Amino acid sequence: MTDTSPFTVVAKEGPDQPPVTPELEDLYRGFEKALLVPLWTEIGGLMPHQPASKATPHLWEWTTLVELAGKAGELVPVGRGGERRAIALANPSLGGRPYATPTLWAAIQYLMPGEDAPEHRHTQNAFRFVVEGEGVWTVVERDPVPMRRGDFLPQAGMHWHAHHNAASTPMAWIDGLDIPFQYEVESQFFDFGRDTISEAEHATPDRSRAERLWGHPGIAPVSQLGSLPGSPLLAYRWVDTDAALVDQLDLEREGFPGVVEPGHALVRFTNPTNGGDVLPTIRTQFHRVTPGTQTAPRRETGSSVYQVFDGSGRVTVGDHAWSVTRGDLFVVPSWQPFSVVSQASASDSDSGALDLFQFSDAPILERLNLFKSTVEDHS
Ligand code: 1HN
Repeated sequence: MTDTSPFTVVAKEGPDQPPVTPELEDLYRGFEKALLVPLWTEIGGLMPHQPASKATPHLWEWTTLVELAGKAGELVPVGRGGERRAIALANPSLGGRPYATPTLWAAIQYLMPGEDAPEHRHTQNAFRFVVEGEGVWTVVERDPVPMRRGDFLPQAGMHWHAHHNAASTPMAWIDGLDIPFQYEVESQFFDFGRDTISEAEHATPDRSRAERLWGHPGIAPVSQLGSLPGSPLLAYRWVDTDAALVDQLDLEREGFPGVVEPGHALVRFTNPTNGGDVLPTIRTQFHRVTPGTQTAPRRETGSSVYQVFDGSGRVTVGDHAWSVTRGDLFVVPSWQPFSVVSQASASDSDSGALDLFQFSDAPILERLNLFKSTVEDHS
């Protein structure tokens, strides 16, 4: 490397490469000095024949996350500055950054009884998903939204939000955000809101105002109509998600279409104003795989994070395979084949099946015409 260049131009091996003469070396040092990189030299995987993700398939066990988050609950207060007691999954091959995948942030967040996480807003799109517990209210645009097991709570960019634990026990949940994506494209804005939410917002109505307006299947409030980039419905309740999955599998048994493949029900959380994804950058879906079913290996461009909501099974991502159980989180990097075998039994899960919550960056790729998926035949 020369004094002025932060990189080295390295000759590639190969029959079509020029002989490495002192003149060629001089030329390459000249490129370095002028901050230029010729395409015929060693530039490393810039245009692979197919996606070669930097991210590694990886599993984080829920028991470990909850144990460490609980200790953080005792030692680390929540307040201005830190803003959230959120502990991010750091993919082992993304340089120690708090990135689950190159585009997605995933974290366990933890609030002690009575605690408040202060109000703020940001361009990052976010959601919460609850695998266990209840008692926390997320307050979005001053609308208190209760969070309970199985609930999915989207919150599009630039909505004011705070959290409050109204229960006498700690509560954990997961957060998904498009932080790595927005960091990469440098689109972030962030504002502090009120340090404490009002008494009224500490109140604990059973349903949010958003659900009272938007939470009726196939029915929209006329005064509020018009396509919004993020869903105005702030909670998708477990009772509805579960019923949709039960019905798909019942219809399969009755010989009607619905399931995505035999023994595998799949639903997507959608924006009631336009039927699209709930968030501009994040797709969220819920899978139910019946006991004994093995899903066909699927590849997709873009990356996903999954959380096991219920049941147990074996997950294969590329050349990694893990046994998984309730709460475990794992990453499926771009174009890595992914399949699961449901090994759940009636005794270890509510539905008797393997239930998986999934979030991905598919809306970004779809909008840019870069989304591709293939399913391998495994029969
Ligand atoms: C955030 O606002 C939340 O509101 C969670 O719960 C995680 C990570 C980075 C930046 C903002 C939340 C976050 C976050």
